[in-house]
Amino acid sequence: MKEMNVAIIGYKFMGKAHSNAWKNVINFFDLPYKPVLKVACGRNQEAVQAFADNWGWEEVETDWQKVVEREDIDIIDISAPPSLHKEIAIAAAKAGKHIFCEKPIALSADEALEMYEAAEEAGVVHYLNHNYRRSPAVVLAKQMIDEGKLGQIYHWRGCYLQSWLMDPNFPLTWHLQKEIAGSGANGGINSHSVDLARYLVGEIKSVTGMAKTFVKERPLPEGTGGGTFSAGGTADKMGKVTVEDAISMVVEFENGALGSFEATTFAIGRLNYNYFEIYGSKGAVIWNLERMNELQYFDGSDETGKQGFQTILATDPSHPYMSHWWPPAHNIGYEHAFHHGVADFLGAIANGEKIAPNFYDGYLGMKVLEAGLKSAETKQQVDVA
Ligand code: SOE
Repeated sequence: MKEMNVAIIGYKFMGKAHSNAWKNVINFFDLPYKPVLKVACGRNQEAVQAFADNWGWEEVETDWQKVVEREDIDIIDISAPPSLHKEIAIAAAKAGKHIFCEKPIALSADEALEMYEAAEEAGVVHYLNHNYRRSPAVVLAKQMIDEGKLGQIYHWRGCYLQSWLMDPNFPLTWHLQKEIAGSGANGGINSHSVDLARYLVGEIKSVTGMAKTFVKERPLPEGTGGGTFSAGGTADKMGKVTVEDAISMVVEFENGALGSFEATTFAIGRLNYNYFEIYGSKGAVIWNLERMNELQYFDGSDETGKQGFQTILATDPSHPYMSHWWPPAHNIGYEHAFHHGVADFLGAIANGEKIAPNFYDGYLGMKVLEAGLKSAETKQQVDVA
């Protein structure tokens, strides 16, 4: 079987989730190529070597430019912080590499557009890993909406609620620094909600937003950056938080539907509560990542007296992707949508097709996110176009 040599840049949480998918997807999907875990790249030689040893990456590199220039690399996986995405993606495109990029796409819509144009110019496949789109229950919702089961869509109500930054002693890691992260809850988690809303309901025309930073300065992290989700830090030196902890948005979609979004890392009790409700003229669906195999469905055509939200357990072989996994009700988890993304990405390369979401989706999503923050700043409604 033809092999595809993959190089991954970044080796923390997303490096782990991506490595797991690159390594194991071939055991569950008939792939057009065998992904080879060729090079793992990161600034800290010792740390990335340990990562490579753990996951079976054949080689290690500390300079991403060298990796991108290598003739023997076919795919660049960008799992580094958002401030590096544009530079790596454009270099990878110019070197003719297909690009599997983690969200958020970049620091801005302008950067996203540059990435899109470079990838299109180079004719490479570009994928933006908004993983939750490939949760079987979410794809089922998309199929039901496209079949007209919900009729005309009136409302999107989405939220992505976490609580990992509520501790004021959580250090000032890169996620809290605008120049590295681009934004806080907006790019970190609201970007997922906006991607799902665009996928399931459609494009967004205008946005009114409010944003808040609850903890305005934090202890500087130990050493390079404190890593992900690591509390602690050196309390004697404090740094300014330069991103929002929370954002709320009210939007109008181009198709006339209304939408609300709430994204925060200060919702105590909510750990990874990526949730949406969609209400139409004929029915409604509700999805909750914390119960990710289930889709709540209200069918307005059910006979009077027998109507109510039903729970569809989207684990039947007939449900999207599920024939590749286990028998019904042997639920899948967070990591499986990454496998679906890798499988579809390799398929797009083999078939010379585009994949969604791609860098243009990233551009359109960033425009919505930027409109939200602009509206919060100007206290005016902002048109996305
Ligand atoms: C942190 O908010 C985070 O890891 C996000 O960056 C991921 O995209 C999300 O899937 C889980 O939470």
